[in-house]
Amino acid sequence: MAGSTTLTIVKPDAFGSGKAGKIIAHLEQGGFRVVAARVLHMTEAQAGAFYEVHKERPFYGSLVKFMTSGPCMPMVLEKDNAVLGLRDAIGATDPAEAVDGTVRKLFAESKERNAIHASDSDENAAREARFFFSEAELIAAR
Ligand code: 3AN
Repeated sequence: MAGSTTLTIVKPDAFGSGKAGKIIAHLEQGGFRVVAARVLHMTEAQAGAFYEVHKERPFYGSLVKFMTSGPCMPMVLEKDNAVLGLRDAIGATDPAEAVDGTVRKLFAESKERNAIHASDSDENAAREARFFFSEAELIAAR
C-alpha cells in the first residue's frame, strides 16, 4: 500500500440527504483511495464507545443520539499524509467556519450534523480503524 491511512465516517445527516455518494466522490477526487468500507446503523453503545473521549462534553448525549439516528459509513482511506490531508479536506467542525471547497462547507448542515468524521492523529486513526474493521480486513486492505 502506498501512503498512509486514516479513518473517516460519512455521518447519518449525509445519508439522510442523499449526499454520501457525492462525499465519497469528492474524497476520491482529492486523491484518497477507499481501502475498507462498511455501512452500519450504530447502536447507542457503539456510538457511545466511539465518542468516549467526549463523554464529559455537553454535546455528548446529543452527538450519540445523532450518530445513531441512521446509517453511517466508516471507511479507511489511503493517501500520503492521510490524517492531516483528510483534516484539511473536511474543514472546520462548524461548516459556517469551514473553508470553501471542504466537505463540511459543501455538504454539512451544522456543527453537530457535520457530514463527516476524520481521525485527528495517526494513533487515533489506527485505533478507530480497529474499532470498525477486523484485523483480517485491515491486513487484506494492505
Ligand atoms: P471534529 O469532528 O472536527 O474533529 P470534535 O472531535 O471536536 O470535532 O467533535 C466531535 C464531533 O462532536 C463533531 N464532529 C460534531 O459532530 C460534534 N460536536 C463538536 N462540537 C460540538 C458542539 N459545540 N455542538 C454540537 N456538536 C458538536
